[in-house]
Amino acid sequence: MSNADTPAIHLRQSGDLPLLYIRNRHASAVIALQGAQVLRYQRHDSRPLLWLSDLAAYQRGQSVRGGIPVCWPWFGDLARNPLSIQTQFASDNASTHELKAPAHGLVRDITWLLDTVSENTDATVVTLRCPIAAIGLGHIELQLQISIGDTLQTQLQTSNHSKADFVYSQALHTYFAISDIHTTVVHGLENSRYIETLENWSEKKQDGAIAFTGETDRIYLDTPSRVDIVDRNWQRNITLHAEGSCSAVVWNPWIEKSKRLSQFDVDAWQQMLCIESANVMEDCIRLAPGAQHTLALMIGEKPTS
Ligand code: TA6
Repeated sequence: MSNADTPAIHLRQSGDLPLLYIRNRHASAVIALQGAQVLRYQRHDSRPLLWLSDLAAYQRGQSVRGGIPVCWPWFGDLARNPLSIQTQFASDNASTHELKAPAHGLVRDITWLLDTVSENTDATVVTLRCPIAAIGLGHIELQLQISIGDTLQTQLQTSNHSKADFVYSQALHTYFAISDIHTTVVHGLENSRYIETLENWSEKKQDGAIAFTGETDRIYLDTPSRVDIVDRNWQRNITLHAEGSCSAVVWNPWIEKSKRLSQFDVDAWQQMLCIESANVMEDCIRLAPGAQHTLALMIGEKPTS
């Protein structure tokens, strides 16, 4: 095995944040322990798969813009979540007082614990565990398993060790690197119902493939397991296979919203696209005592003919 193929794992500091650098014969990747956030993934025979902001800030307590932020135990604005989730955390709020309701939940800006690292010929597999007792959810267990191979695989596992149902929404908020949003299309969500968050959260139905001509922020419901991003200029087809996920959020901020985003270059909207594998709104998860749920996402890529 040449040096280039010899698996290597290093923990290095970048700004405030400890980052795990992984390299093996298939790919290289970088994972921030804060938020268990995959920041980079690139196969040796391809371009970067994930978009990471040129203005990314590596500061404690602030999610890095790009890669795969983990949104849990709610997606987006808590006040837009189902009432069962709002009241659950409102009641927790009463018990924990200091529980705030930041966008996209409570775990993307806290440091997760590195549980295991294993290597085989197919992949390097890292498991991280979220110390959620610290945020008043002691009877819930949250783990993320990340597999770095010729595909990028992430499995977000929630276990309910409490004596009551636990209701939550979630998303793997993946930022993809693309050549140009104007010539990129998304297949797989044809005929799916979606919530158009930019038109008063009205419900619509997807007609054909998704092309982009302006700010796009849609929550697709009851979605199929496979979605494809076809990047014409880079001649790359990125395939998302999601299991345990019934929703998909499709987001591009376009021009005006880009100006309001942190860690975001004003022109960056042209080279990024979020397809977020999720369980949100009516697809949120109600986990019975003793039960476990896994949101599993496999991302692969191949050249388009
Ligand atoms: O997933 C889409 C979205 O909810 C957008 O509305 C936008 O707010 C994006 O997430 C990024 O959110 P953030 O809190 O990371 O800036």
